[in-house]
Amino acid sequence: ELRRVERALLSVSDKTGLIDFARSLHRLGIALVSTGGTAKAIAEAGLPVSDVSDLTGFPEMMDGRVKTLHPKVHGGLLAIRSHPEHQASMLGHGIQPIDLLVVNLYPFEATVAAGKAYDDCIENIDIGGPAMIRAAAKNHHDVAVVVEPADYPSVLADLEAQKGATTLTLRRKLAQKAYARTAAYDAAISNWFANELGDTAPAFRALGGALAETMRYGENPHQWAAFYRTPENRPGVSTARQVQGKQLSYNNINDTDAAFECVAEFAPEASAACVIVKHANPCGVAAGGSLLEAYERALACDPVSAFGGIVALNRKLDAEAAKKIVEVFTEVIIAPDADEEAIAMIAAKKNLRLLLTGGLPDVRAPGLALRTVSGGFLAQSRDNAVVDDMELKVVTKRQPSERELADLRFAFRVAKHVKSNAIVYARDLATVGIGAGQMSRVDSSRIAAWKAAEAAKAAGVAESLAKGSVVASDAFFPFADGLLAAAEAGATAVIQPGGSMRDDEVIKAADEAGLAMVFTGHRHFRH
Ligand code: 93A
Repeated sequence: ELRRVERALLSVSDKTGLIDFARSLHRLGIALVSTGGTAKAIAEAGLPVSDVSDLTGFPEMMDGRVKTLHPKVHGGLLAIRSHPEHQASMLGHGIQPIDLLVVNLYPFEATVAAGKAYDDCIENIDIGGPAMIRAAAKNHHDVAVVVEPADYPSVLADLEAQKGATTLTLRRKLAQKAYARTAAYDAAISNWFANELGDTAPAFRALGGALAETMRYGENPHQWAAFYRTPENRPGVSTARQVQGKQLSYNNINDTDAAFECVAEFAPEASAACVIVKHANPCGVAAGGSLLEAYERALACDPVSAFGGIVALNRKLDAEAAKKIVEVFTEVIIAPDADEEAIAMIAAKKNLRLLLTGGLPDVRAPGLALRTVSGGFLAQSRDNAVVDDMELKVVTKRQPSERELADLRFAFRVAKHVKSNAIVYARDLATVGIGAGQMSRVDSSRIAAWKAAEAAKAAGVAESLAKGSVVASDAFFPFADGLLAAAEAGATAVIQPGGSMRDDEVIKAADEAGLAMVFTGHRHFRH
């Protein structure tokens, strides 16, 4: 499979190592053909070189946009040497074979990196170069293609060892490199356009994420799965240090992320907070007091669901909290840090994973959220809206008390992390009933109220935990029924975005029930 090289076409923007390489090719008896600037450089070094325009019979034109885009060039690169009809075409049209192609492309990436103007970037999109590279690489059975100066020495070594011929092994390797180069080049162009057009560039970058690990299986055992890390570098499950425990599964990673993003809503300077997640939904959230108290109150919301759950904390895990957490079967604990005693306590549970993140993510940071749909993907900016930044409007006759207002904010903060339709009952900065993921809002309301009653039973308390609570809805109540279900369960105040066609009706019902109601003007759908 040796192929003698009779003629080489050289067309390079980066002229590094060009002259030495051209001289060696000349010494091996190879005829040199070149485009304008490259030919000039070779000729100035005193080497014989012919112009590609002599080969094509066309001048380079349109500021160089058209110089090698010609059948005499592409025929010479693409003709199968052993193919009689290809040979006949070459003879019939005066096409000469090109056995070695040496091209490096217009410096598009460098032009963009230098911050050059739009038109400059466009002019640096190489068309003829990639066309030749792809042609030569396709025909690697007969043609060798070199796309970067770093490869000149190994190509020369092959040529010298074979007395002016290349091996198929080398030509295949070069073809693979050639397509990698044109793919990267087009990706750079596409990313640049995306940047110019607005905010879609991160989507391309995210898709270029690095493989972090492959999992044993996906959401179900018959599904393949892998975890990719993006350059975002956000404290959380992707960057955490796993102190102990089994490898995380696909569902563990998804749930742990949901838990940690939710607990990050609570500034550690302000209060301790704990989130327990099952199936990507919080089943208990509490803030205030010690970490132990926060955990115990989060657990009390739904101790049945918390079994096998993920526990996220916003402060350094201490021994007191760790001791309590290990009493309940838990899949993962994630926290910014943990003290030695807490780590030792968890070590007793071999399978329990402990992840330490070194910090909390900034919930207000912009970011990208992706999800696939068949045949494509959806991209949107992360929901970084925070209730503290919203202008709250009291729409009822009754104003919420200070305690109610603190609980309303708390409940809306949690509702952001509950799958829609989300209804969250809260009392004293702890959830007491969560309704998630129902197709109708009134069903979510009923489920949340029922959960609050169940939690009371589990705690041996006579009255439903919803009594004297507040309630948050991630989107507006389209009718009064959901709101009335909350009032019936015992809630005294409501927080919701507002904006329904029937807001008046809903406000009237709230007034009649003696509720205080606050509009946020922001929705927190999470599907
Ligand atoms: O403008 S182009 O896309 N049109 C072409 O026909 C063409 N042929 C080669 N750019 C083209 N090239 C590129 O010119 C090569 O890829 C190389 O980067 C550069 C070399 O030009 P010169 O030899 O004039 O310095």
